[in-house]
Amino acid sequence: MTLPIPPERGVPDRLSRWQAVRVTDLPLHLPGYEHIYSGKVRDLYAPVDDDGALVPDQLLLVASNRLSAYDWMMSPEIPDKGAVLTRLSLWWFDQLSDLVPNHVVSTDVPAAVAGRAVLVRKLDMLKVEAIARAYLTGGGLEEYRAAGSVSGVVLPERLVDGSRLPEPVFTPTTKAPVGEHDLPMTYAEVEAELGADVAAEVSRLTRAILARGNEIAAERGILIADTKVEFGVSPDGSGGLVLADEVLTPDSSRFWPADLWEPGHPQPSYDKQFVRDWLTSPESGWSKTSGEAPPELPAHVVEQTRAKYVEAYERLTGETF
Ligand code: PZK
Repeated sequence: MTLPIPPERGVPDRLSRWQAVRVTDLPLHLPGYEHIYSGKVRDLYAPVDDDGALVPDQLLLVASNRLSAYDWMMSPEIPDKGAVLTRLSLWWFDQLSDLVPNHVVSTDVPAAVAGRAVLVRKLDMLKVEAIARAYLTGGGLEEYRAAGSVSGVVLPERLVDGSRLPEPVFTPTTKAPVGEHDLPMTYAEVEAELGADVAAEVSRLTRAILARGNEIAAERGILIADTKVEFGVSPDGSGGLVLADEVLTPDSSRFWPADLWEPGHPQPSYDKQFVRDWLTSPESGWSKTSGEAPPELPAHVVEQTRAKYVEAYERLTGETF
């Protein structure tokens, strides 16, 4: 069953175009928390104290089980997706802790979201999507074909879809409102927004995070083509950049199976390939250009997709989910 989300519950109007967001995705009533915002796949809550006042310096970041493909929200949800991605993100924060501090405060969260929520430090978020690319595809490939460069960085000739770049390139974008697409930013625009010193640090850290991610993931059969990270700074102005949000998950990054990597054509997605293959197959009866909401995913596609998230977690961390 699909219903629009009542705007009075704090979800942006544009969410109404997500035809398959289900009744069960309405913001939860979490004791001690107030829902403040929902993105496509995550929800933000603010803790409230015993007097009902908002706690000013913390947020609860909840990862849902929602999955999007071809710009549509799928139904049903993917069981355990939020928990797998939350645990993966927490593991990466540890792997990256010598490069950059992070916003994590505690994993002691309400029972209703146990395992898929993190209490975090409320930061002043930078108004830039910090993206780095280690392999060429998507928007970066289009820019390379048109200009021979990405975000102003001149690249070698004859690169193709899926080529590994000599080193990660910083390709920042704007933060568009939910339901709209982010737009590329030039490095000069990032400097104008953040100042030259912060811009240089955001670029350096974003590329270092992706480089470290790939050093670790490549040994474990996964390539991380590109990633989006978010930084904030302490509202009191103390300290440097803090890594926020989720990090190096399949939702924030393109994960590719290393054994199938073959530059020259679009690479299969580690996590979404079963969904995309089924949606574009005759069995689904759906056309991505129809403008119609996609049909419900069959149980076998949901289960294969869940298994890919668990597999990515287990391969990367070496731990059992
Ligand atoms: C913050 N987002 C994105 C995430 C959504 C939207 N530590 C922080 N401090 C202040 N703000 C944020 C964070 C973090 N992380 C993150 N928006 C604001 C986002 C999850 C769900 F709806």
